[in-house]
Amino acid sequence: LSAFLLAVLLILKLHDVNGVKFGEYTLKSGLLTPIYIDLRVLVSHPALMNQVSSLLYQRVQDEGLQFDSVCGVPYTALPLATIICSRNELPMLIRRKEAKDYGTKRLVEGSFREGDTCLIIEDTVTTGSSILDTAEVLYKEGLKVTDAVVLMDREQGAVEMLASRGIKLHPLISMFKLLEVLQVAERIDAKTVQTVKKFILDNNTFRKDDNGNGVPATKKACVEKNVELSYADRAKLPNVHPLASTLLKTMEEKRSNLCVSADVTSSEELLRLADSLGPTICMLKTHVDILKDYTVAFGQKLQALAEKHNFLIFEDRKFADIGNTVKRQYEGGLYQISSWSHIVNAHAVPGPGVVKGLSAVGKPLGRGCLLIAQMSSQGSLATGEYTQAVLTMAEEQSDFVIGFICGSKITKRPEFIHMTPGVQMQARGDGLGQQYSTPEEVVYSKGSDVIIVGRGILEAPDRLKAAESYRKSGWESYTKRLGQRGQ
Ligand code: 5BU
Repeated sequence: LSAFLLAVLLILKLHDVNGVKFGEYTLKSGLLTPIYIDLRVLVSHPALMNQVSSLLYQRVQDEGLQFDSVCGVPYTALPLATIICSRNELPMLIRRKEAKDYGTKRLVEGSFREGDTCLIIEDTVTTGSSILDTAEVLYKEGLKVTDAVVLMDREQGAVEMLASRGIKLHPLISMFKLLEVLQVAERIDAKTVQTVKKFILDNNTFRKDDNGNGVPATKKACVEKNVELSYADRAKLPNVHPLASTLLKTMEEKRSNLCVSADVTSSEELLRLADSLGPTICMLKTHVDILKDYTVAFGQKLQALAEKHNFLIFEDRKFADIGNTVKRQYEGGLYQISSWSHIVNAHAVPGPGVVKGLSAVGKPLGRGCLLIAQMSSQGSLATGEYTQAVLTMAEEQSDFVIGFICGSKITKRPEFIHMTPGVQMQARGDGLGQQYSTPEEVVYSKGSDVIIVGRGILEAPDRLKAAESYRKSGWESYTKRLGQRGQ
């Protein structure tokens, strides 16, 4: 049987003997967990005990691990280590939990030489601290620990924590694998899987980023496991831009991923629109150069409405010049966009300088920028490698770029926001190149975060009613996405 099949069978057996339980349990740390792994029961199932020991040792051999002796973390892994050592005639060490108060007072029983390497065997790891405890006792005796083999990894940060202390962890079964197998075997339902995954990711204790800084593991783990995070969870990510965080929180609070594109020509009408649609939207998009009667007061009034109704302002200016010019266009001129718009967007055509120029003005004001990675219009040249290059540009200046204008999700990095124009429920196009998708296509099928709707709402007989139905459709598509992809 392949290692894969053996692992599947093992998972089912562990579930059979109640080694894996679902419900509400309290962990050593006091935390309530929806899954409890208790492999102490193994000793009552000798065949399973033998099987686990064989698989653990198989792993040791597959990895070609070099060591002089083996030590099981007391108590559950002690018999496992014993079987492995006895069967394969390997010298074993026993770690005492407490030094006995008579005789030799040794904490490690067995004979060894200073500088020997000891392999650690463990049944379950959560944070990795129990392995580290045992390793530290061994270190005090002059032993080295380079590897640990474990039956079950709860995937809550042990691999990373131990790696940071020079111990490589080799897990046989990981939590996500376990959940997958039990779900396919119909031992647990999708909802349980989702609850457990969320718990695991929310309670991941350790990881190091590429620069070696300790950060919560949620982000990396989610990206790797392709688990969909809620807007609220994304708002709390360690490296999310403060403005993106505000937007994500607003979206969650207002249950709205709707940005209305207020493409009207009179300031008064725009302000009325902002006041009436304000409660249903998370963002209002403007083309200030469409207005026939712009005044400085307009910017101030719009800001006041944004505050009143808790939405962000996005001026769809599409900057596309060299850094020095866009800087002046953003800050000065007739419109002084940086003074009233929270978000602007830019084409990546000029290269990174365009973002640098905008950032010089916007960053000190707490503003953010969206890069145009794709366009909704027919025959757009922003595709393929261009889109990928835009993504790289965003990653390099993520202290100012908060996301993208795009047709579909272009990166799994959850701190970036995807916003999609060309959304309508009636028409498929406008005769001038615009191409429309429905909120469901955009948010559910394409994985975008925010729908941008102009004429779908502006040309409706009742704008408020239309906005409400776009909000509802966008929101339901998002909750549907969360429910399904998260499993
Ligand atoms: P519509 O009425 O929903 O078609 O308006 C779409 C708005 O989004 C409009 O203001 C466009 O200028 C804007 N837009 C777009 O449609 N497609 C794009 O790729 C980009 C912006 Br970028």
